[in-house]
Parts: sequence; structure tokens; C-alpha cells
Amino acid sequence: MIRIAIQSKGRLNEESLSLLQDIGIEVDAPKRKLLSKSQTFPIEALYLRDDDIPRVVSGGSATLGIVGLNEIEEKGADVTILCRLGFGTCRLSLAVPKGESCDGLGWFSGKRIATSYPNILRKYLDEKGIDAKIEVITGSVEIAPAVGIADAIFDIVSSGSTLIANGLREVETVFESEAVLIARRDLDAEEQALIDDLLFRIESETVSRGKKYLLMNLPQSSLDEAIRILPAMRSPTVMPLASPGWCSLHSVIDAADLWTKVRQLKAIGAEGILVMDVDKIIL
Ligand code: PRT
Ligand code: ZN
Repeated sequence: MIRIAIQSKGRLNEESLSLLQDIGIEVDAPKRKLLSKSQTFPIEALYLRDDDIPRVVSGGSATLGIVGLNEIEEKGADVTILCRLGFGTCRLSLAVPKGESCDGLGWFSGKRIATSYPNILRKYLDEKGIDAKIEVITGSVEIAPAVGIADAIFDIVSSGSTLIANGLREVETVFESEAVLIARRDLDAEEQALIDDLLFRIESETVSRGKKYLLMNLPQSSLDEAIRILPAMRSPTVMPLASPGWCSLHSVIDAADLWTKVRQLKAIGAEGILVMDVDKIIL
């Protein structure tokens, strides 16, 4: 049995639980329970605040954890990062009041910067040789300049709308983050075997994310051109149709390319194009 630390509520909670569900691991959502044992895999979920997850994993009270890379970096936690999970994507950026004529990092020398991430910021400023004062604030960092606590902020940005709503302008991205799966160091053989199984399932899940399955009828004469348009996992599957001179072509493509590919395929005579979601791809 292994234990995985998950954020009890907040931005990473829902997607952490749905990732587990997608890889066949059912656990109860954190209502009043701190611990929830899965009936489908030898794992139990431990629900915590995200700030506590790096320490709980490095200290050995949980084998695994799902947390933002920003938290690992800030806490300097001694854990293994097993894989990036593709959600909770954000960046840590420097921002200034939009009226300020900040034209580069030099502007920050001698200024006060409010943040909840003093360690990442200090390391960055030291690397760049900028001597600024860091004001540590644990919440609502974005209001610091308006209330006179700081001249600038260093905070998490996702869509950028919080900055705009507070009259701030992003001037420098310092750190790119997303949710990651972390593990305690020095795992025993049984833990390692369970983790290998989990990683295999997560990889299948990640590979299939954002993929579409395409099926179409195609004149046989356009086949070479269609194969050039559709670089599938090996090559597209081709099957003959009852009507002479026609075949059926199957392939997996990135969802982002869907409409470009469909247009190209139509142009070479493809008909009856079916587009389907992909649930899992096991490589
Ligand atoms: O209660 P607990 O301590 O567990 O949660 P928390 O309030 O500390 O963290 P939470 O749930 O807000 O965020 C958890 C993790 O989600 C963070 O550590 C990041 O790794 C990741 N993440 C992704 C974000 C955002 N996107 C995000 N946009 N964390 C915070 N924000 C906040 C940001 O602080 C700012 O206030 O959203 C605002 C900016 O968003 P935009 O979209 O307006 O730019
Ligand atoms: Zn937190």
C-alpha cells in the first residue's frame, strides 16, 4: 500500500482526482475524510493543503504527491519529480503598476517586491544581480502596490486577468509551472513496482490527451498523398472498400491539427470523415 498526498481543495484538487479516476483509481473525494483508501488499487489518498505536500512527501509520511512545480521549487523539497501532469499550468512573473515606465530588470533595483514565493524570487534576483527588497505576503499579493506595501509584485499568473483587474502589467516571466507527480526518495521494491504501474497508466493517459481518431473513405489514387498528410503512430491503417478504387483510412492525429488536416484531406477527395475521441493509447 502506498499513500499519495493530494490537495484537499483548490485548483489542483479536481484534476488530481480525475487523473486518478482516468487511470482506474477510485478514491472518495475529500469531504470530512483526511484519508481515503482506494478499492481498485493499493493506494490511499491523503488530503492536504498544497503548501504541506512537498514536506510530507520528502519526510516520508506519503510516498507520492501531486503538487505545483512552483511549490517544490519554493520549498526546495528533496523529492523526485516523476512526471509533469499537464494541468495547473501557470507562470511566476514580475508585474508592475501599468503606469510605471519599467523598461527592464534594472528598474527593480532598490524597489520593494511583494510575493508569496520569496525563495524563487531571491534566487532569480541574485542571478540577475538585482538588489531589491522582498516583502513576503501570503495572500492577495496583487493588491500590494495599490495599498502602498510594495512597488511591484511577483506572483502566479495564468490568464493574466487578475493583473489587468488590479491595474498591473506583467514584465518578466521567471518560472513556468504545472502540476507534477513527486515521490519520496529511497523507495523500496514494492513501492517502486506500484509506482512503475502508475507511471505506465499515466503515460497512456497523457499520450491520448488531445488526440482524435479519424476515419474516412478515400479514392485509392489519393492514398500516398493522404499518408503524407497523416503521420500516424506507425502509418495509417488502410482497408479496401466494396466499391472499386476506394479505400477506408484510419489514423490518430493531434486535436489541434484537426481542421487543417480535414481541409487537406477533403482537397484530395476524402469523404465521410468520422472524428472520434480517443480514450486510451497504450504504446
Ligand atoms: O488551500 P491551499 O493552500 O491548498 O491552496 P492555495 O490557495 O495555496 O493554492 P491554489 O489552489 O490557488 O493553487 C494551487 C496551485 O495551482 C498553485 O500552486 C499553482 O501551481 C497552480 N495554479 C495554476 C495557480 C493558478 N494557476 C492561478 N491562477 N495558482 C494560483 N493562481 C492564482 C494566482 O495566485 C492569482 O491570484 O490565480 C490568480 C491569477 O490567475 P489569472 O488567471 O487571473 O492570471
Ligand atoms: Zn497553498
